[in-house]
Amino acid sequence: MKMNFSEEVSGALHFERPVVALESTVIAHGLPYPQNIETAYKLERIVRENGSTPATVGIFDGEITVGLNDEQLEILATSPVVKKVSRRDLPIAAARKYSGATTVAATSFLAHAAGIKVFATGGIGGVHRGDLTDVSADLPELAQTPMLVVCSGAKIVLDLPATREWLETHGIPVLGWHCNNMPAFYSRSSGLAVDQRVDSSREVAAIVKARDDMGLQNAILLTVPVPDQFELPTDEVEAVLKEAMALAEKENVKGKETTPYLLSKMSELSNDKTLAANIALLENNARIAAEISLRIER
Ligand code: PSU
Ligand code: MN
Repeated sequence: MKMNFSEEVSGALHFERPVVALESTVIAHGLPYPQNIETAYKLERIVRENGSTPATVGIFDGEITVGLNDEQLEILATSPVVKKVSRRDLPIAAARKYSGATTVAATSFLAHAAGIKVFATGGIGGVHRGDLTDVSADLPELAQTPMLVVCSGAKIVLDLPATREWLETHGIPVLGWHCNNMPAFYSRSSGLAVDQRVDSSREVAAIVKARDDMGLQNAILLTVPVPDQFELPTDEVEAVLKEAMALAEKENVKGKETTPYLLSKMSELSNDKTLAANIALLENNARIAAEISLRIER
């Protein structure tokens, strides 16, 4: 597969230095401007400050790009033609020379192909509420791509118990960073148990190594609760979400537009409190992923 690398990322990969992949759907379709571009830069800076190399993934005129320059980040953050690219969209974007922001599924696939082992994001996709047949391509990707994905659980708009079951059925270990329960994105706990609590990057690295020694091809999900000063009470989140979902139905929002729509409505309805929490957890996850990447064997 042809891929373009930034000099920084190709150097790090060549010399087997630690790298953390970052997704771009959150920039293009998850956060509003200008917080999206600010966050994109900030996440890269955090990864560097913690001794690792950031590799944000995106697609420009059909070219898969790992490690983006400022101009490319700006395009993702501002251009209305940037598509949301999940696994199914990859060949289409490449052949038709589209520009796209990559989801957790597409970023995992591309980062793995590039030789990257750690990936930081906010929330993964999962099983949707109400429609249990609407399953994000993120889940099957995690079942077949040996990445360490650092996140704060699944997006809040999903059916968290059903998503948790899916992960279990498909052999994806769920680790809790200093916690016993899976986080619920804006809230620190969903009440759903993780498979193993971990309290250090050394412990995480040991589990990743054991997976690789066994030749298991699945991802490992390291779930990290939102920093407590940004946590939102579950009932407040639920109230705002219900309202946003009702609006989405009224306006007939469907398919891949659903998440971006709900996130922006929730931010509006919560006086940007959900937005602040989203940014805080993204930053925190990038930092932890960077720390762990220093311990992962390449
Ligand atoms: N979680 C968020 N914001 C987001 C996403 C997840 O809080 O923008 C993005 C991620 O890129 C994820 C994608 O991979 O949404 C999943 O979309 P879908 O459910 O359409 O597969
Ligand atoms: Mn879907």
